[in-house]
Amino acid sequence: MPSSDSPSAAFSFVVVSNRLPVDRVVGPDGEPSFRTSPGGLVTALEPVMQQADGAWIGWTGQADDHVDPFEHDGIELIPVALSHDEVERYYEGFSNDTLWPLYHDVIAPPAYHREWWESYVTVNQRFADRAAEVTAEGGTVWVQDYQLQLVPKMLREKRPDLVIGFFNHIPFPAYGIYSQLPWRAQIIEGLLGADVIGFQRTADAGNFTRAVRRLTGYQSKGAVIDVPVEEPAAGVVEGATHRIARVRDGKLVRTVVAKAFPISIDAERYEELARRPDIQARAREIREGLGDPAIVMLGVDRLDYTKGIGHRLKAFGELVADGELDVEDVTLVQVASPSRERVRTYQMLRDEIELQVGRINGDYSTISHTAISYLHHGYPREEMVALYLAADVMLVTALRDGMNLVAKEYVASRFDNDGVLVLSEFAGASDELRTALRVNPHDIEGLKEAIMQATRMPKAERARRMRALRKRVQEYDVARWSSSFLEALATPAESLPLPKAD
Ligand code: GDG
Repeated sequence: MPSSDSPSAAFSFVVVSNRLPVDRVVGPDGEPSFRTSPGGLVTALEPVMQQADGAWIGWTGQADDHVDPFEHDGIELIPVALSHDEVERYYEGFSNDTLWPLYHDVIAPPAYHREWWESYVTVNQRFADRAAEVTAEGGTVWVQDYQLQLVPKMLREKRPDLVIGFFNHIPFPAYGIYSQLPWRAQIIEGLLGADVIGFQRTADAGNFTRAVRRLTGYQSKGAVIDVPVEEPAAGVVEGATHRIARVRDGKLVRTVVAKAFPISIDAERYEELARRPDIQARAREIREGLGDPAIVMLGVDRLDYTKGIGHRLKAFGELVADGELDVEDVTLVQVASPSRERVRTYQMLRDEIELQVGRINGDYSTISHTAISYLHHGYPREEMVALYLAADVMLVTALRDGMNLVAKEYVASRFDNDGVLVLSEFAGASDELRTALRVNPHDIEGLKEAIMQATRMPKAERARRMRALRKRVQEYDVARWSSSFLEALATPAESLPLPKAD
């Protein structure tokens, strides 16, 4: 494998994401090292990267961390440094306090600050420059997520020979919402630098294509958008492949594909873990520790306002207050893993959730039974699987969520064909997981009914629904997600079926 810090470095497959798939940890001996980090994107790409001979460009997660490229778990990692100021403006500011709430249908108000935008441009350019340096001639670069939407165009300007993919892990909002963004046109142009732009849901791809038409006037047909090209850049041969300008109505255009590629998980790995006797023993221990309730309900989320944790607690609290659920029989375990703790909206959310949990527990817990077991921690994956096995009812009540991998992980773990998934229709996963109990989390009465239906569901119905869910998650796993994306990237747009939106 070439050493990426030498000028001759040349990787033929490069993933670019805001974060590297590792966390910096300090061992008992005081020595710093790296450990594979949890999270949606890492969970999804880790297996793909371990199979491919490629490199991953990203930030280590700490400000002013200047680290040379290194190998970890078989993946070549190329760190990009961010200053304290850039962490505040590009990451906590523009990414997490402007784009995140805007793209999640303004559940929280997005903040628009010009100096955050400037930092976003600077940092995106740095990522693009690094990718341009280390990618081999004609290589493939796969850019990930909303923090790096300008990278495709910046990279194409420097390296027109590359094949560039972009995948958006979060929703893409309807134009009425997107159009708030003062830099809406620049972001659209940034994304259109890619050959294939992937979204979680067909609706996201549709929202994007409509935004392209409104803001640029470029023509599109189904999933294919024609981006006019002034003249072929150096190194580009007209008509050679899909990424090369071609003539349509006498004009030169690049064809860009925007379509849904629903992300998934390594389903087999979850099943393997779930079948391990020690993890099954741990699941039993968890239930015993909770006082052996008849029904264990579970929520697992980053502590984020998009996840609808408050709506879930409200519905659960009311069912307990109404006497529909008895805390002697039912416990809700809520894992809320710490997230974005320096962003003010997240600090306020934590206060709200903990107040709500405290109230419900104070009012309804007994000496021997706690209504809500609330855990503000991150756990090892083995513990997550033990929790999935211990849970009779899994509550995924996101107000808006690109996909929601937790829903798929629960399903993949339930090799016993038991357990009920209550799933928000606003999570991308609801497009695929049709036999879950699908809910609108804003409708508290409807959510309460679904929770009660879950608690009363006969075993045969649980098994029937779970079998169908498992089939879907096993067939459409993360390997299929990445291979279908990379296949589209390698396929000339002309040979894609037209017109087709998904
Ligand atoms: C974004 C999009 C999209 C959580 N707590 C712990 C832990 N996790 C793991 C879960 C799951 C992942 O993190 C979370 O993934 P989600 O999909 O649920 O949500 P986001 O973090 O918001 O991810 C989302 C995803 O990207 C992928 O495209 O689905 O819509 O928002 O894998 O298990 N893992 C461990 N300990 C924890 O405490 N080990």
